[in-house]
Amino acid sequence: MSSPRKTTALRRLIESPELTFVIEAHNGLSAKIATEAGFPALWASSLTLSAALGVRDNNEISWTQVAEQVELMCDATSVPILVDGDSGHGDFNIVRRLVAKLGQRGAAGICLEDKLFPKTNSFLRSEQQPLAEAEEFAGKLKAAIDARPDGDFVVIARTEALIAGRGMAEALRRAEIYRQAGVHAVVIHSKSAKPDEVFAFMREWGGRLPVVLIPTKYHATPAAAFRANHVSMVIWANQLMRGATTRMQELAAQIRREESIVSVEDTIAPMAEIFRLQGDAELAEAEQRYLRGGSGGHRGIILAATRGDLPEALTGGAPKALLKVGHASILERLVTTLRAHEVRDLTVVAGYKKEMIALPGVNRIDNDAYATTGELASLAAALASATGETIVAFGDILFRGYIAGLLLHDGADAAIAVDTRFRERGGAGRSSDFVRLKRPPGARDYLDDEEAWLERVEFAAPSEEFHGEWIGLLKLSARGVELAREFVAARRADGTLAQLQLVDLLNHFAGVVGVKVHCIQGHWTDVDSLVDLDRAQQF
Ligand code: SPV
Ligand code: MG
Repeated sequence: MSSPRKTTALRRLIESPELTFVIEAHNGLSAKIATEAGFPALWASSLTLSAALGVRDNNEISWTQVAEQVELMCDATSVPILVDGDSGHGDFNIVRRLVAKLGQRGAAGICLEDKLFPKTNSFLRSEQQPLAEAEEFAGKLKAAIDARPDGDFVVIARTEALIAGRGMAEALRRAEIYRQAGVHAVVIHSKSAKPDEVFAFMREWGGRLPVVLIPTKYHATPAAAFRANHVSMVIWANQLMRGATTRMQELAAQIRREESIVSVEDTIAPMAEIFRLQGDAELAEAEQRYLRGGSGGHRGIILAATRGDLPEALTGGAPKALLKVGHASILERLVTTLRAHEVRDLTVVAGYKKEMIALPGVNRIDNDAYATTGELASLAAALASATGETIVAFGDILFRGYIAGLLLHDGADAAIAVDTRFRERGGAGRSSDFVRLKRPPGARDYLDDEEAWLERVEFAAPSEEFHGEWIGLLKLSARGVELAREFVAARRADGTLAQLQLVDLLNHFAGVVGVKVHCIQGHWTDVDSLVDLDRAQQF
Protein backbone atom coordinates (compact mmCIF):
# COMPACT_ATOMS: atom_id res chain seq x y z
CA MET A 1 0.00 0.00 0.00
CA SER A 2 1.50 3.34 -0.94
CA SER A 3 1.70 5.97 1.79
CA PRO A 4 -0.77 8.86 1.60
CA ARG A 5 0.24 12.26 0.26
CA LYS A 6 1.78 14.45 2.92
CA THR A 7 -1.22 16.77 2.76
CA THR A 8 -3.58 13.86 3.36
CA ALA A 9 -1.39 12.56 6.18
CA LEU A 10 -1.46 15.94 7.95
CA ARG A 11 -5.17 16.31 7.47
CA ARG A 12 -5.77 12.88 8.98
CA LEU A 13 -3.61 13.78 11.99
CA ILE A 14 -5.54 17.02 12.53
CA GLU A 15 -8.92 15.37 12.18
CA SER A 16 -8.10 12.25 14.18
CA PRO A 17 -9.54 12.05 17.71
CA GLU A 18 -6.05 11.10 18.93
CA LEU A 19 -3.71 13.79 20.28
CA THR A 20 -0.72 14.35 17.96
CA PHE A 21 2.58 15.87 19.07
CA VAL A 22 4.44 17.89 16.45
CA ILE A 23 7.89 19.40 16.85
CA GLU A 24 9.64 22.34 15.27
CA ALA A 25 12.36 21.96 12.67
CA HIS A 26 14.27 24.75 11.01
CA ASN A 27 16.37 23.10 8.31
CA GLY A 28 16.88 19.77 6.61
CA LEU A 29 19.07 18.37 9.36
CA SER A 30 16.69 19.13 12.21
CA ALA A 31 13.82 17.83 10.06
CA LYS A 32 15.63 14.50 9.71
CA ILE A 33 16.48 14.31 13.40
CA ALA A 34 12.88 15.02 14.42
CA THR A 35 11.58 12.50 11.92
CA GLU A 36 13.95 9.81 13.21
CA ALA A 37 12.73 10.54 16.74
CA GLY A 38 9.28 9.48 15.55
CA PHE A 39 7.33 12.72 15.20
CA PRO A 40 4.53 12.17 12.66
CA ALA A 41 4.59 15.80 11.47
CA LEU A 42 6.81 18.88 11.78
CA TRP A 43 6.25 22.57 12.40
CA ALA A 44 8.27 24.97 10.22
CA SER A 45 8.42 27.69 12.86
CA SER A 46 8.87 31.32 11.84
CA LEU A 47 10.82 31.91 15.06
CA THR A 48 13.34 29.15 14.54
CA LEU A 49 13.62 29.51 10.75
CA SER A 50 14.52 33.16 11.20
CA ALA A 51 16.79 32.46 14.20
CA ALA A 52 18.64 29.80 12.23
CA LEU A 53 19.33 32.44 9.60
CA GLY A 54 20.42 34.95 12.23
CA VAL A 55 17.55 37.39 11.86
CA ARG A 56 14.47 38.42 13.86
CA ASP A 57 11.04 36.84 13.86
CA ASN A 58 9.59 40.00 12.31
CA ASN A 59 9.18 38.88 8.71
CA GLU A 60 12.81 39.75 8.14
CA ILE A 61 13.02 36.67 5.96
CA SER A 62 10.84 37.05 2.92
CA TRP A 63 8.17 34.50 2.08
CA THR A 64 10.27 33.25 -0.84
CA GLN A 65 13.13 32.58 1.59
CA VAL A 66 10.70 30.72 3.84
CA ALA A 67 9.58 28.66 0.86
CA GLU A 68 13.19 27.82 -0.02
CA GLN A 69 13.95 26.58 3.49
CA VAL A 70 10.70 24.67 3.64
CA GLU A 71 11.48 22.93 0.36
CA LEU A 72 14.82 21.65 1.72
CA MET A 73 13.06 20.50 4.88
CA CYS A 74 10.36 18.71 2.89
CA ASP A 75 13.04 16.97 0.84
CA ALA A 76 14.69 15.81 4.05
CA THR A 77 11.66 14.16 5.62
CA SER A 78 8.91 11.72 4.82
CA VAL A 79 6.48 13.31 7.27
CA PRO A 80 4.19 16.29 6.56
CA ILE A 81 5.29 19.82 7.40
CA LEU A 82 2.90 22.45 8.69
CA VAL A 83 4.32 25.85 7.78
CA ASP A 84 4.04 28.83 10.11
CA GLY A 85 2.74 31.36 7.59
CA ASP A 86 2.79 34.27 10.06
CA SER A 87 0.13 36.82 9.09
CA GLY A 88 0.42 35.82 5.45
CA HIS A 89 3.35 38.03 4.38
CA GLY A 90 0.97 40.53 2.78
CA ASP A 91 -2.62 40.83 1.63
CA PHE A 92 -4.97 38.06 0.39
CA ASN A 93 -3.20 38.09 -2.96
CA ILE A 94 0.23 37.37 -1.47
CA VAL A 95 -1.40 34.67 0.67
CA ARG A 96 -2.68 32.99 -2.51
CA ARG A 97 0.78 32.89 -4.01
CA LEU A 98 2.33 31.79 -0.72
CA VAL A 99 -0.04 28.84 -0.36
CA ALA A 100 0.35 27.80 -3.99
CA LYS A 101 4.14 27.95 -3.85
CA LEU A 102 4.40 26.18 -0.49
CA GLY A 103 2.21 23.43 -1.88
CA GLN A 104 4.37 23.11 -4.98
CA ARG A 105 7.45 22.80 -2.79
CA GLY A 106 6.07 19.97 -0.70
CA ALA A 107 4.48 21.60 2.36
CA ALA A 108 1.37 19.91 3.75
CA GLY A 109 -0.35 22.87 5.36
CA ILE A 110 -0.14 26.43 6.54
CA CYS A 111 -1.06 28.20 9.75
CA LEU A 112 -2.02 31.88 9.46
CA GLU A 113 -2.29 34.19 12.47
CA ASP A 114 -4.60 37.19 12.82
CA LYS A 115 -1.92 39.84 13.16
CA LEU A 116 -0.77 42.55 10.76
CA PHE A 117 2.19 42.43 8.40
CA PRO A 118 4.98 42.66 9.41
CA LYS A 119 4.32 40.76 12.59
CA THR A 120 6.32 40.33 15.80
CA ASN A 121 6.81 37.11 17.75
CA SER A 122 3.90 36.50 20.10
CA PHE A 123 6.08 36.63 23.21
CA LEU A 124 7.56 40.05 22.47
CA ARG A 125 5.61 43.14 23.51
CA SER A 126 2.48 40.99 23.32
CA GLU A 127 -0.05 43.49 24.59
CA GLN A 128 0.99 46.06 22.01
CA GLN A 129 0.55 43.71 19.08
CA PRO A 130 -2.15 45.00 16.76
CA LEU A 131 -4.59 42.37 15.55
CA ALA A 132 -6.04 42.23 12.05
CA GLU A 133 -9.69 42.96 11.77
CA ALA A 134 -11.37 39.52 12.00
CA GLU A 135 -13.51 39.80 8.84
CA GLU A 136 -10.60 40.99 6.74
CA PHE A 137 -8.42 38.16 8.07
CA ALA A 138 -11.22 35.71 7.21
CA GLY A 139 -10.83 36.90 3.61
CA LYS A 140 -7.17 35.86 3.67
CA LEU A 141 -8.16 32.46 5.03
CA LYS A 142 -10.67 32.00 2.20
CA ALA A 143 -8.00 33.02 -0.31
CA ALA A 144 -5.65 30.44 1.22
CA ILE A 145 -8.28 27.72 1.02
CA ASP A 146 -9.03 28.52 -2.63
CA ALA A 147 -5.34 28.56 -3.57
CA ARG A 148 -4.59 25.11 -2.15
CA PRO A 149 -2.75 22.85 -4.59
CA ASP A 150 -4.83 19.88 -3.46
CA GLY A 151 -7.97 19.47 -1.42
CA ASP A 152 -6.15 18.00 1.59
CA PHE A 153 -3.65 20.85 2.02
CA VAL A 154 -4.39 21.99 5.56
CA VAL A 155 -5.26 25.59 6.41
CA ILE A 156 -5.22 26.48 10.09
CA ALA A 157 -6.27 29.81 11.60
CA ARG A 158 -4.48 31.06 14.69
CA THR A 159 -5.98 33.68 16.87
CA GLU A 160 -3.76 35.90 18.95
CA ALA A 161 -6.67 37.42 20.90
CA LEU A 162 -5.47 36.05 24.27
CA ILE A 163 -1.84 37.01 23.54
CA ALA A 164 -2.92 40.57 22.76
CA GLY A 165 -5.01 40.76 25.94
CA ARG A 166 -8.34 40.97 24.13
CA GLY A 167 -10.05 38.35 26.30
CA MET A 168 -11.83 35.03 25.95
CA ALA A 169 -15.01 36.33 24.31
CA GLU A 170 -12.98 37.94 21.54
CA ALA A 171 -10.91 34.77 21.09
CA LEU A 172 -14.10 32.72 20.71
CA ARG A 173 -15.67 35.27 18.38
CA ARG A 174 -12.65 35.26 16.12
CA ALA A 175 -12.26 31.47 16.12
CA GLU A 176 -15.90 31.15 15.04
CA ILE A 177 -15.46 33.63 12.17
CA TYR A 178 -12.42 31.69 10.98
CA ARG A 179 -14.30 28.39 11.27
CA GLN A 180 -16.98 29.81 9.02
CA ALA A 181 -14.29 30.81 6.52
CA GLY A 182 -13.65 27.08 6.07
CA VAL A 183 -10.38 26.31 7.90
CA HIS A 184 -9.54 22.82 9.12
CA ALA A 185 -8.49 23.73 12.66
CA VAL A 186 -7.78 26.65 14.94
CA VAL A 187 -4.79 27.50 17.10
CA ILE A 188 -5.58 29.27 20.34
CA HIS A 189 -2.29 30.82 21.41
CA SER A 190 -1.53 31.85 24.99
CA LYS A 191 1.32 33.41 26.90
CA SER A 192 0.02 32.23 30.26
CA ALA A 193 2.28 30.02 32.39
CA LYS A 194 -0.72 27.78 33.06
CA PRO A 195 -3.01 26.05 30.55
CA ASP A 196 -6.15 27.27 32.31
CA GLU A 197 -7.18 29.84 29.71
CA VAL A 198 -6.65 27.56 26.71
CA PHE A 199 -8.57 24.79 28.47
CA ALA A 200 -11.34 27.29 29.26
CA PHE A 201 -11.40 28.10 25.54
CA MET A 202 -11.63 24.36 24.76
CA ARG A 203 -14.69 24.00 26.97
CA GLU A 204 -16.47 27.00 25.43
CA TRP A 205 -15.44 25.97 21.94
CA GLY A 206 -17.03 22.59 22.38
CA GLY A 207 -15.20 20.78 19.60
CA ARG A 208 -16.59 22.84 16.71
CA LEU A 209 -13.26 22.24 14.95
CA PRO A 210 -10.00 20.56 16.00
CA VAL A 211 -7.85 22.78 18.23
CA VAL A 212 -4.06 23.08 18.11
CA LEU A 213 -1.99 24.37 21.05
CA ILE A 214 1.56 25.75 21.28
CA PRO A 215 2.47 25.27 24.96
CA THR A 216 5.77 27.15 25.00
CA LYS A 217 4.86 29.09 28.14
CA TYR A 218 2.66 26.53 29.89
CA HIS A 219 5.37 23.97 29.25
CA ALA A 220 4.80 22.00 32.45
CA THR A 221 1.39 20.79 31.30
CA PRO A 222 1.30 16.98 31.21
CA ALA A 223 0.22 15.15 28.07
CA ALA A 224 -2.72 13.66 29.96
CA ALA A 225 -4.19 17.15 30.47
CA PHE A 226 -4.09 17.83 26.72
CA ARG A 227 -5.83 14.52 26.12
CA ALA A 228 -8.42 15.12 28.81
CA ASN A 229 -9.25 18.46 27.16
CA HIS A 230 -9.56 16.90 23.68
CA VAL A 231 -6.70 18.86 22.14
CA SER A 232 -6.07 17.68 18.59
CA MET A 233 -2.45 18.72 18.17
CA VAL A 234 0.32 20.06 20.38
CA ILE A 235 3.22 21.89 18.74
CA TRP A 236 6.59 21.99 20.53
CA ALA A 237 7.52 25.12 18.66
CA ASN A 238 11.17 25.88 19.40
CA GLN A 239 12.89 23.25 21.59
CA LEU A 240 15.28 21.77 19.02
CA MET A 241 16.60 25.21 18.14
CA ARG A 242 16.98 26.13 21.80
CA GLY A 243 18.77 22.86 22.61
CA ALA A 244 21.16 23.25 19.69
CA THR A 245 21.83 26.84 20.73
CA THR A 246 22.84 25.85 24.26
CA ARG A 247 25.13 23.08 23.03
CA MET A 248 26.75 25.26 20.37
CA GLN A 249 27.41 27.98 22.94
CA GLU A 250 29.05 25.49 25.32
CA LEU A 251 31.14 23.91 22.59
CA ALA A 252 32.30 27.17 21.07
CA ALA A 253 33.41 28.45 24.48
CA GLN A 254 35.18 25.22 25.37
CA ILE A 255 37.06 24.93 22.08
CA ARG A 256 38.07 28.57 22.26
CA ARG A 257 39.27 28.13 25.85
CA GLU A 258 41.16 24.88 25.31
CA GLU A 259 42.59 25.74 21.91
CA SER A 260 42.03 22.11 21.04
CA ILE A 261 39.17 19.86 20.06
CA VAL A 262 40.58 16.77 21.66
CA SER A 263 38.34 16.75 24.72
CA VAL A 264 35.16 17.53 22.79
CA GLU A 265 35.72 15.02 20.00
CA ASP A 266 34.01 12.11 21.69
CA THR A 267 31.15 14.25 23.03
CA ILE A 268 29.90 15.37 19.65
CA ALA A 269 28.29 13.52 16.76
CA PRO A 270 30.94 11.57 14.89
CA MET A 271 31.50 12.60 11.29
CA ALA A 272 29.98 9.28 10.30
CA GLU A 273 26.71 10.29 11.98
CA ILE A 274 26.61 13.50 9.97
CA PHE A 275 27.30 11.55 6.79
CA ARG A 276 24.55 9.10 7.73
CA LEU A 277 22.05 11.88 8.33
CA GLN A 278 23.03 13.42 5.00
CA GLY A 279 22.20 10.10 3.35
CA ASP A 280 25.67 9.22 2.17
CA ALA A 281 24.80 5.51 2.21
CA GLU A 282 22.32 6.13 -0.59
CA LEU A 283 24.95 7.95 -2.62
CA ALA A 284 27.49 5.17 -2.09
CA GLU A 285 24.90 2.69 -3.31
CA ALA A 286 24.07 4.91 -6.28
CA GLU A 287 27.76 5.12 -7.11
CA GLN A 288 27.86 1.34 -7.27
CA ARG A 289 24.90 1.47 -9.62
CA TYR A 290 25.87 4.39 -11.83
CA LEU A 291 29.65 4.63 -11.67
CA ARG A 292 31.83 1.84 -12.92
CA GLY A 293 34.00 0.57 -10.09
CA GLY A 294 32.50 2.99 -7.60
CA SER A 295 33.50 2.24 -4.03
CA GLY A 296 32.16 3.31 -0.68
CA GLY A 297 34.06 3.46 2.58
CA HIS A 298 37.31 1.93 3.73
CA ARG A 299 38.27 -1.64 4.51
CA GLY A 300 39.34 -2.82 7.91
CA ILE A 301 41.18 -5.90 9.13
CA ILE A 302 41.20 -6.86 12.79
CA LEU A 303 43.79 -9.42 13.86
CA ALA A 304 42.24 -11.59 16.56
CA ALA A 305 43.67 -15.06 15.92
CA THR A 306 45.96 -15.62 18.86
CA ARG A 307 44.96 -16.90 22.25
CA GLY A 308 46.93 -14.26 24.20
CA ASP A 309 48.52 -14.67 27.60
CA LEU A 310 45.62 -13.81 29.86
CA PRO A 311 44.59 -16.56 32.31
CA GLU A 312 41.81 -18.85 31.11
CA ALA A 313 39.70 -17.92 34.13
CA LEU A 314 39.54 -14.40 32.78
CA THR A 315 38.86 -15.00 29.13
CA GLY A 316 36.46 -17.81 30.01
CA GLY A 317 38.11 -19.79 27.28
CA ALA A 318 37.08 -17.20 24.70
CA PRO A 319 39.43 -15.30 22.39
CA LYS A 320 40.92 -12.22 24.03
CA ALA A 321 39.10 -9.91 21.61
CA LEU A 322 35.80 -11.08 23.14
CA LEU A 323 36.79 -9.94 26.62
CA LYS A 324 34.17 -7.56 27.92
CA VAL A 325 35.19 -4.01 28.72
CA GLY A 326 32.09 -2.47 30.25
CA HIS A 327 29.02 -3.71 28.42
CA ALA A 328 30.72 -4.56 25.12
CA SER A 329 33.60 -6.76 24.05
CA ILE A 330 36.87 -5.27 22.83
CA LEU A 331 35.99 -6.50 19.36
CA GLU A 332 32.53 -4.90 19.40
CA ARG A 333 34.08 -1.64 20.53
CA LEU A 334 36.69 -1.81 17.79
CA VAL A 335 34.04 -2.47 15.16
CA THR A 336 31.92 0.44 16.41
CA THR A 337 34.87 2.82 16.41
CA LEU A 338 35.99 1.82 12.93
CA ARG A 339 32.47 1.94 11.50
CA ALA A 340 32.09 5.44 12.87
CA HIS A 341 34.98 6.31 10.57
CA GLU A 342 33.43 4.87 7.44
CA VAL A 343 35.25 1.55 7.67
CA ARG A 344 32.44 -0.47 6.16
CA ASP A 345 34.03 -3.65 4.87
CA LEU A 346 35.37 -5.26 8.04
CA THR A 347 37.17 -8.59 8.32
CA VAL A 348 38.27 -10.28 11.52
CA VAL A 349 41.06 -12.83 11.28
CA ALA A 350 40.15 -15.53 13.76
CA GLY A 351 42.05 -18.58 14.97
CA TYR A 352 41.75 -19.60 18.60
CA LYS A 353 38.09 -20.49 19.27
CA LYS A 354 37.29 -19.01 15.91
CA GLU A 355 33.65 -20.10 15.93
CA MET A 356 32.99 -17.71 18.82
CA ILE A 357 33.83 -14.75 16.62
CA ALA A 358 30.61 -13.78 14.88
CA LEU A 359 29.48 -10.19 14.56
CA PRO A 360 26.69 -9.00 12.30
CA GLY A 361 28.01 -7.54 9.06
CA VAL A 362 31.63 -8.44 9.85
CA ASN A 363 33.48 -11.01 7.69
CA ARG A 364 35.57 -13.69 9.31
CA ILE A 365 38.69 -15.21 7.78
CA ASP A 366 40.49 -17.99 9.62
CA ASN A 367 44.15 -18.50 10.32
CA ASP A 368 43.94 -22.11 11.43
CA ALA A 369 47.70 -22.20 11.97
CA TYR A 370 47.38 -19.45 14.58
CA ALA A 371 49.31 -21.43 17.20
CA THR A 372 52.42 -21.76 15.03
CA THR A 373 52.32 -18.55 13.01
CA GLY A 374 52.51 -14.83 13.81
CA GLU A 375 50.64 -11.69 12.93
CA LEU A 376 51.95 -11.47 9.38
CA ALA A 377 50.45 -14.85 8.49
CA SER A 378 47.11 -13.66 9.86
CA LEU A 379 47.34 -10.45 7.86
CA ALA A 380 48.28 -12.47 4.79
CA ALA A 381 45.06 -14.46 5.10
CA ALA A 382 42.97 -11.27 5.00
CA LEU A 383 45.11 -9.48 2.40
CA ALA A 384 44.40 -12.24 -0.09
CA SER A 385 41.03 -10.66 -0.82
CA ALA A 386 41.66 -7.02 0.24
CA THR A 387 41.86 -4.19 -2.23
CA GLY A 388 41.89 -0.46 -1.73
CA GLU A 389 42.72 1.56 1.36
CA THR A 390 42.72 -0.64 4.46
CA ILE A 391 43.15 -0.04 8.17
CA VAL A 392 44.65 -2.88 10.20
CA ALA A 393 44.14 -3.15 13.96
CA PHE A 394 45.24 -5.61 16.59
CA GLY A 395 42.20 -7.25 18.14
CA ASP A 396 43.14 -6.34 21.68
CA ILE A 397 43.35 -2.57 21.52
CA LEU A 398 40.96 0.23 22.40
CA PHE A 399 41.52 3.75 21.15
CA ARG A 400 39.68 7.02 20.81
CA GLY A 401 37.95 7.34 17.46
CA TYR A 402 39.88 10.36 16.28
CA ILE A 403 43.05 8.24 16.04
CA ALA A 404 41.52 6.10 13.28
CA GLY A 405 40.48 9.35 11.62
CA LEU A 406 44.05 10.65 11.67
CA LEU A 407 45.30 7.59 9.83
CA LEU A 408 42.42 7.34 7.39
CA HIS A 409 42.81 10.95 6.33
CA ASP A 410 46.51 10.53 5.71
CA GLY A 411 47.47 9.98 2.08
CA ALA A 412 50.74 8.11 2.90
CA ASP A 413 51.07 4.52 1.71
CA ALA A 414 51.59 3.41 5.30
CA ALA A 415 50.65 5.36 8.42
CA ILE A 416 50.73 4.34 12.07
CA ALA A 417 49.75 5.86 15.41
CA VAL A 418 52.49 6.11 18.02
CA ASP A 419 52.12 7.11 21.66
CA THR A 420 54.92 9.45 22.70
CA ARG A 421 53.84 9.30 26.35
CA PHE A 422 54.71 5.61 26.49
CA ARG A 423 56.89 6.06 29.58
CA GLU A 424 53.79 6.98 31.59
CA ARG A 425 52.15 3.67 30.74
CA GLY A 426 52.57 1.22 33.64
CA GLY A 427 54.19 -2.18 33.72
CA ALA A 428 57.89 -1.86 34.46
CA GLY A 429 59.94 -4.35 32.51
CA ARG A 430 57.14 -4.83 30.00
CA SER A 431 57.94 -5.36 26.35
CA SER A 432 56.05 -3.81 23.53
CA ASP A 433 56.41 -2.49 19.97
CA PHE A 434 58.63 0.52 20.52
CA VAL A 435 59.39 3.02 17.82
CA ARG A 436 62.34 5.10 16.81
CA LEU A 437 61.58 8.09 14.63
CA LYS A 438 63.71 9.39 11.80
CA ARG A 439 63.96 12.87 13.27
CA PRO A 440 64.40 12.97 17.05
CA PRO A 441 61.63 14.74 18.93
CA GLY A 442 62.18 18.36 19.89
CA ALA A 443 61.92 19.82 23.36
CA ARG A 444 58.18 19.42 23.45
CA ASP A 445 56.49 16.17 22.69
CA TYR A 446 55.93 15.38 19.09
CA LEU A 447 52.58 16.80 18.27
CA ASP A 448 50.63 15.82 15.26
CA ASP A 449 51.37 19.06 13.45
CA GLU A 450 54.97 17.97 12.93
CA GLU A 451 55.62 15.32 10.28
CA ALA A 452 57.21 12.24 11.71
CA TRP A 453 58.46 9.14 9.95
CA LEU A 454 59.35 5.72 11.21
CA GLU A 455 63.00 4.70 11.41
CA ARG A 456 62.37 1.30 12.94
CA VAL A 457 60.06 -0.50 15.34
CA GLU A 458 60.95 -3.46 17.50
CA PHE A 459 59.42 -5.63 20.15
CA ALA A 460 61.63 -4.73 23.10
CA ALA A 461 61.72 -3.28 26.58
CA PRO A 462 61.25 0.51 26.74
CA SER A 463 64.50 2.43 26.70
CA GLU A 464 65.97 5.82 25.94
CA GLU A 465 66.58 4.97 22.31
CA PHE A 466 62.84 4.86 21.59
CA HIS A 467 60.56 7.81 20.98
CA GLY A 468 57.22 6.13 21.27
CA GLU A 469 55.09 3.00 21.34
CA TRP A 470 53.15 1.73 18.34
CA ILE A 471 49.55 1.24 19.41
CA GLY A 472 48.81 -1.56 16.93
CA LEU A 473 46.94 0.48 14.32
CA LEU A 474 48.19 0.71 10.74
CA LYS A 475 46.66 2.23 7.63
CA LEU A 476 47.70 1.09 4.18
CA SER A 477 46.79 2.95 1.01
CA ALA A 478 45.66 0.94 -2.02
CA ARG A 479 49.32 0.92 -3.12
CA GLY A 480 50.37 0.05 0.42
CA VAL A 481 48.09 -3.01 0.28
CA GLU A 482 49.73 -4.11 -2.98
CA LEU A 483 53.20 -3.64 -1.48
CA ALA A 484 52.20 -5.60 1.62
CA ARG A 485 50.90 -8.39 -0.58
CA GLU A 486 54.24 -8.46 -2.45
CA PHE A 487 56.13 -8.58 0.85
CA VAL A 488 53.97 -11.46 2.06
CA ALA A 489 54.50 -13.36 -1.20
CA ALA A 490 58.29 -12.94 -0.95
CA ARG A 491 58.35 -14.11 2.68
CA ARG A 492 56.17 -17.06 1.84
CA ALA A 493 58.61 -17.93 -0.93
CA ASP A 494 61.67 -17.71 1.33
CA GLY A 495 59.92 -19.67 4.08
CA THR A 496 59.99 -16.96 6.76
CA LEU A 497 56.32 -15.88 6.71
CA ALA A 498 55.24 -17.98 9.72
CA GLN A 499 57.72 -16.37 12.08
CA LEU A 500 57.14 -12.73 11.15
CA GLN A 501 55.07 -10.06 12.87
CA LEU A 502 53.56 -6.77 11.70
CA VAL A 503 56.63 -4.90 12.92
CA ASP A 504 58.63 -6.73 10.26
CA LEU A 505 56.25 -5.40 7.63
CA LEU A 506 56.56 -1.88 9.07
CA ASN A 507 60.36 -2.02 9.05
CA HIS A 508 60.25 -3.19 5.43
CA PHE A 509 57.91 -0.30 4.55
CA ALA A 510 60.14 2.17 6.42
CA GLY A 511 62.93 1.21 4.05
CA VAL A 512 61.00 1.29 0.78
CA VAL A 513 58.15 3.85 0.90
CA GLY A 514 58.34 5.24 4.41
CA VAL A 515 55.86 4.91 7.25
CA LYS A 516 54.17 8.14 8.32
CA VAL A 517 53.85 8.40 12.08
CA HIS A 518 51.00 10.17 13.84
CA CYS A 519 52.11 11.00 17.36
CA ILE A 520 49.43 10.82 20.03
CA GLN A 521 49.59 11.19 23.77
CA GLY A 522 47.62 8.41 25.42
CA HIS A 523 43.93 7.88 24.46
CA TRP A 524 44.44 4.16 23.83
CA THR A 525 45.14 0.94 25.63
CA ASP A 526 45.88 -2.65 24.80
CA VAL A 527 44.99 -5.71 26.80
CA ASP A 528 48.09 -7.84 27.21
CA SER A 529 47.96 -8.40 30.91
CA LEU A 530 45.79 -8.05 33.97
CA VAL A 531 47.17 -4.55 34.48
CA ASP A 532 46.07 -3.66 30.98
CA LEU A 533 42.65 -5.14 31.53
CA ASP A 534 42.20 -3.00 34.58
CA ARG A 535 43.25 0.03 32.57
CA ALA A 536 40.86 -0.91 29.78
CA GLN A 537 37.95 -1.10 32.22
CA GLN A 538 38.68 2.50 33.14
CA PHE A 539 39.21 3.55 29.53
C1 SPV B 1 6.72 30.04 15.99
O1 SPV B 1 7.17 28.96 16.37
O2 SPV B 1 7.28 30.76 15.21
C2 SPV B 1 5.43 30.47 16.48
C3 SPV B 1 5.04 30.13 17.83
O3 SPV B 1 4.75 31.16 15.77
S1 SPV B 1 5.48 31.44 18.81
O4 SPV B 1 6.90 31.59 18.83
O5 SPV B 1 4.95 31.12 20.11
O6 SPV B 1 4.86 32.65 18.30
MG1 MG C 1 5.80 32.09 14.28
